[in-house]
Amino acid sequence: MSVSARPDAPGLAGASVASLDARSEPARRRIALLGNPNSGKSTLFNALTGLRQKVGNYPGVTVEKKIGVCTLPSGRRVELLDLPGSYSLQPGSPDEVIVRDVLLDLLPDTPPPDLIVLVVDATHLERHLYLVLQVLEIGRPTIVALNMIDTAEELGIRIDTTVLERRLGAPVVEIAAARGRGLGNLRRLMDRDIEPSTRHFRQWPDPVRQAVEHLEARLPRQPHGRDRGRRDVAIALLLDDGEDDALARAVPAALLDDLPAQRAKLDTVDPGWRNGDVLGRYDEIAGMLEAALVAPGLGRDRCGTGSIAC
Ligand SMILES: Nc1nc2c(ncn2[C@@H]2O[C@H](COP(=O)(O)OP(=O)(O)OP(=O)(O)O)[C@@H](O)[C@H]2O)c(=O)[nH]1
Ligand SMILES: [Mg+2]
Repeated sequence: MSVSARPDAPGLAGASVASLDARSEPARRRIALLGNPNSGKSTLFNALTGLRQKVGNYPGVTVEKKIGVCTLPSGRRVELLDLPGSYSLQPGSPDEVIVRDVLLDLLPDTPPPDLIVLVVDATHLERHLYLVLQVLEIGRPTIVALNMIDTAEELGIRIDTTVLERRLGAPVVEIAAARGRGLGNLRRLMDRDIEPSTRHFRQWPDPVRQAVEHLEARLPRQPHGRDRGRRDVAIALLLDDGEDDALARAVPAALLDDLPAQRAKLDTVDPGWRNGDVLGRYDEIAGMLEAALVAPGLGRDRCGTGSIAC
């Protein structure tokens, strides 16, 4: 499905802030805005929710939790969560721990979203696609919103959204949240049932894959039967060294005690095994950009790592 951007006003249909608590209205669909820092999540959140917002903190940390209500074209009201900025689901900051924990369903007071709107800065596509691939592999319904398309156009950057959609296995929509552009298209997409992407963008080397499978088999069954979710938890456990976080508390102590030995075993095979994940994804991203990025007047090399244009 290709969705082109067109000018539209931000949706601000009336809704009260009667109750915005995540668990208080189980029937209400939950949509999370997720993306790199400064990708425009809060600008989009404000445009979609108007003043109907509630701000608090996630339990035990000073990370801000922002929830609002947004009315979609069908008239149904959904709950919108403005997640903290994150570069990676392998967390390196308290903000990123929260994002990972929400997606892996580890936080009792913040259930995972029914739909993710992944906000991407279209002028830094290469950098932002890294998180996109990670999130799509989690296997939850996701819309990719290419934000700042106004600035991208000024820079001469054109993105073939049809090609990108095909490569990602997820709908892509161009928006300029700060100008209210494309928000009608986005809201219509948010109203639909979106199939989760089934793409896998990386190949783990055999020893890592075996370690993940070994951990997964020892994890308790998830109540909702999300087998894919168990694999994500297993990968997170292997890659993350956090000791007293929601992830560690969610798994049996014996399994946790075994993790250093598992990692040490992988270190002996290949000390750089953790980086295989990073490199594999950037190879995939390079291929996507080659196919989907049309940038008249810009040489491909200007779109490589560290470029201001991409
Ligand atoms: N040109 C342009 N700028 C935008 C657009 N949307 C947001 N911005 C600007 O981008 C900057 C970052 O926007 P925020 O909404 O604060 O980004 P964020 O993702 O919430 O940032 P964090 O909460 O720090 O992760 C601000 O200066 C916005 O005005 C857009 O569509 N076009
Ligand atoms: Mg923000």
